[in-house]
Amino acid sequence: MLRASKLTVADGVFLWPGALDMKTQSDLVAEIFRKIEDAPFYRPVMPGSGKAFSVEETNFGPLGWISDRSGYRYEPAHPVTKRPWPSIPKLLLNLWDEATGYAAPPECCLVNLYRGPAKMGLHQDRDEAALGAPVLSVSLGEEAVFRIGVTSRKGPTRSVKLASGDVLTFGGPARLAYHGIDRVVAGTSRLIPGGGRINLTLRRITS
Ligand code: MD3
Ligand code: FE
Repeated sequence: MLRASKLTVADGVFLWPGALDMKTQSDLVAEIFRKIEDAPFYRPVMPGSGKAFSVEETNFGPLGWISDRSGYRYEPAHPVTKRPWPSIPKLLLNLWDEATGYAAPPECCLVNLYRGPAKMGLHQDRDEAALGAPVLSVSLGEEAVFRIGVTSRKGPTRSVKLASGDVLTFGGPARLAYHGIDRVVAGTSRLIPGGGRINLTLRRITS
C-alpha cells in the first residue's frame, strides 16, 4: 500500500509522498462520507473561552478526541449524537501496521475537515497515555501548509507541503513536537465533495 519511498523529514518524522493511489484515495473518501452519516462533523470549541475551532471534526474508533469548555479528552461517544463512534476503516488499520510496525492497534482516528480559511494553530498532542506509540496522519484533498517544530514552543519550525495521499508518521523524539496547519491551498484538488481537505490522524491512547 505504501507505494512511495520513505523520506525522513526530521528526527522521528517520516513522510511517504503520494503513498495512496487515486483509487485508494477516492474509495477512502467514499467510506468516510458513509461513516459520517452516523457521526456527523461538528465544530468543537476551545476549553475555557468557548471560541469555535475553524476546523470541523468527528472520530472513528473506540475513543474519539473531543474539545469543549471543560477541556480536551477522549470519549467513547459522539458529543452531539451520543452514539459510539463508527469503526476505523480497515485500510487505515493496515496502513498503521505497515507504516509504524507498532504492536498495538490505534484506538482513535480523528477526522479533521478544513474548508475555506480553516487552520490549526501550533500545538502538541499530549492527551494520550501511550506517548511511546507513534502518530500516523493521512492527508486527502487540497494541499496544506504544515508547520513542524521541536518540543519547545519557541524553537525553530519548518514548513512542509502536504498533498492528497501523503502519509506521515511521528514517533520517538518527534512525538511531542509542536505542529500545526497554517493554511490550505484552495483549488489544488477536487477529491473532497464540497471541497477542502480532510486529515485522518491515527493514535494509540491507552498504554
Ligand atoms: C506531529 N492535525 O489533529 S496531522 C491534530 O493536518 C493535528 O489536521 C493536523 O495536528 C492536520 O492534532 C496535523 C499531522 C500530525 C499529527 C500528530 C502529530 C503531526 C504531529 C503528533 C506529533 C507531532
Ligand atoms: Fe496535532
